[in-house]
Amino acid sequence: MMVNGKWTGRYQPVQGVDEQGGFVRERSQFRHWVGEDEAFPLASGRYHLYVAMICPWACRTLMVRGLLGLEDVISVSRVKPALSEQGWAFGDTPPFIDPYLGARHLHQLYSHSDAAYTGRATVPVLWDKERRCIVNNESADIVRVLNGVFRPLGTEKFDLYPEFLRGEIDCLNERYYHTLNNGVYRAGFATTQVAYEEAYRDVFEALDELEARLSTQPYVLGEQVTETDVRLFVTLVRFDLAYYSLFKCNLRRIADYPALSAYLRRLYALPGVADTVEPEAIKAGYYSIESLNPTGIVPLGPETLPFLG
Ligand SMILES: N[C@@H](CCC(=O)N[C@@H](CS)C(=O)NCC(=O)O)C(=O)O
Repeated sequence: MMVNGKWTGRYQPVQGVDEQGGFVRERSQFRHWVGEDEAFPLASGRYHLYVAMICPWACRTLMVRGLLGLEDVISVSRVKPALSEQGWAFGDTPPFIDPYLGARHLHQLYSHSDAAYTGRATVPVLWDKERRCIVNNESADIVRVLNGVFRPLGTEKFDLYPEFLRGEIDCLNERYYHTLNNGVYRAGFATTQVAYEEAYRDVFEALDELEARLSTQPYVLGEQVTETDVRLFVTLVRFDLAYYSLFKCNLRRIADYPALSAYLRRLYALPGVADTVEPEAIKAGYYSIESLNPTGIVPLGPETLPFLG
């Protein structure tokens, strides 16, 4: 956590708590849009993404970059998989370095962009190499910016947010954010039994509903892959590796859902997607959360991505 541009205290994962002991995620504060905001014109090679391979929010942006074939347009750095006392840290060799500020910790990017920043230093970060500041640190925005102004610069021809599906995409995104994307975190970081049980029920109701939906069609909105699939994929792909055990979402695994498993295989096979999934980094990252796993022991299983069979 940062206060007035300075890192304070030790890293702790719970962002906020409501009156029932439920986990509340902090709002992102850097919300500029490339192409719309005059200060940040569209340009190939000017912007950089900072991601953590553990992080589903960061991997949304990485997956869209891969699907659209934007690898040569937007460069990427990774933070090390395990959280340090000062939050996300860089290492000594690419891709774990910060080539622009030479920062040791991600929070330095935040204080460099806003000397009075108060809030968390989260990934993903979209960085402007020219102005040397954060453009946007909200994955939902970054995904839209990539599929919007950046899409014509990519090598692939997907449109993940087509005009005719926008209403439905927005509606499903909101629902699955609450029940699944953030639902697993609400279960994992609940501080009361009531808050945990409510989140747990939301998670499995959503999974059951998705299983039914995907038994008759390849993607959540029909024949076409959309942003909603990206947002689901990053959560589902982490489920059996971390959420099932560490976050106590243990009624069923994704491997127990045939249609959901087939859905993950289908998405994983699309261009640019497999490179955004690193099971070992996912396990190392989640099991480094000290408040949930004080010994830091990382489970050996599952040995592969269970949906790959
Ligand atoms: N609203 C943000 C949330 C990002 C987020 O919570 N990222 C986590 C990693 S999964 C993070 O960086 N946490 C560090 C912290 O909370 O200090 C987004 O979707 O971009």
